[in-house]
Formats: sequence, structure tokens, C-alpha cells
Amino acid sequence: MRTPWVLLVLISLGGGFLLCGVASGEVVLNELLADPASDWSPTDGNDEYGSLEDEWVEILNVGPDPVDVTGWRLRDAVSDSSWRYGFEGVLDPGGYLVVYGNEAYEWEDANGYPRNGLSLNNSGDTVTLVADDLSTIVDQVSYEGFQVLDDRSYGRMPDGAAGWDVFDGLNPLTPPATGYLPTPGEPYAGSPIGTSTWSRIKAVYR
Ligand SMILES: [Ca+2]
Ligand SMILES: [Ca+2]
Ligand SMILES: [Ca+2]
Ligand SMILES: [Ca+2]
Repeated sequence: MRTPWVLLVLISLGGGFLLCGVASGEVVLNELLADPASDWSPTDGNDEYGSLEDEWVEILNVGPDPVDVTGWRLRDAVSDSSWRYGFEGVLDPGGYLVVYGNEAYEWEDANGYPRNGLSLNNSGDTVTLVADDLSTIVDQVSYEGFQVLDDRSYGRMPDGAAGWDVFDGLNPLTPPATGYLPTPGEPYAGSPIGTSTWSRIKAVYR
């Protein structure tokens, strides 16, 4: 009778050890702005908007531990060989990191890739965050044109959640979506201009 109990204790201890050893870091794509109509980038050195330089993608660490994102990369709906940006540094728990189109230019120039910026198509695209092994997909999101038109951003609602919604405070949908403003590098904020459901929005725009 003793052996099974010993085994149970060992299995229990082993399971606990394994659980403690599991990496708990979790970084997600959180918001993107594909069709800028404003001068979003604080690093492009101008006061005007550019269709490529003022695009942006925001990532967020939703886990409890810091995550080293050095070597992680972004791509859009093209082949894996056309990387748009490579991250560097450590993202703290709850930390946001934003990449602007002009910063993607600079990374592409420095790494010998075509100068496409983030290349977020206004008619719809797929954005993928890939780990430093250049094959593991950390997160991926697809959007459609009406969700990003003229300064609408597309993001998780609320931040880090499973569901995505349209932040249409600058260019309201009819019927309205969240009514929130795009927030590069920050949590969403603002007051809803109305309530709606995706089924209603899809009924109008699809
Ligand atoms: Ca675009
Ligand atoms: Ca600009
Ligand atoms: Ca693209
Ligand atoms: Ca945000």
C-alpha cells in the first residue's frame, strides 16, 4: 500500500515543479493603425501624415513577468522572408511597445530588407508577431478595410482581451463601434459614443 502513496507524492511534487518551470510570459498584438490620416509618429521628424511612416502596431505584455522580445519580428501578409521590423529589449508586465512605420523603414534599411515600412494594407491585411526562432507565431491578427479606414484603429477590447474591436472615435462608424480614440503605447481611454454589436456593424459594412 505504501508504494502507490509514495508515487502519488512524487507525481504531485513533480507536477508542481513542472508548473513552476513553465514560462508565463505572454506578449500579444494589442492595437494597430493601418490607414493614418494624422501625424501619428513622434519619431519621423515631420508634422504631416504619411501613408506609410505614420502607420503603427502596438504590442502588450499581459503576463506577470518581464519578457525579452529581442529578435522577435513583425510581418504582414507576405512571405516569411519579408520581415518588416525586429524588436529589441525587455517588455515589463503591463508594458506597451509601439512601432511606427518610419521606424520600420530604419530597421529595413539597417537589415537589408526592401523599404516597405510596416506595409499595413488599407484594404485589409494580416499582421504576425514571430518569436526569435523566426518560425514560432506569438500572435496574429487580420483586419478588413472598414475597420481601419482613415484613423480608425483596430485593437483588443479591453486591452489584452481575446476580442478585437474598432476604436472609431476619430472616424465614427455607422452604427458606431466603441467610440474610443486610438491610443498608441497606452491603454484605451475615452467614453463610448454609442453601443453596437458586431452583427449590426457587419450587416451594414459587409
Ligand atoms: Ca496603410
Ligand atoms: Ca508624420
Ligand atoms: Ca501589406
Ligand atoms: Ca493602445
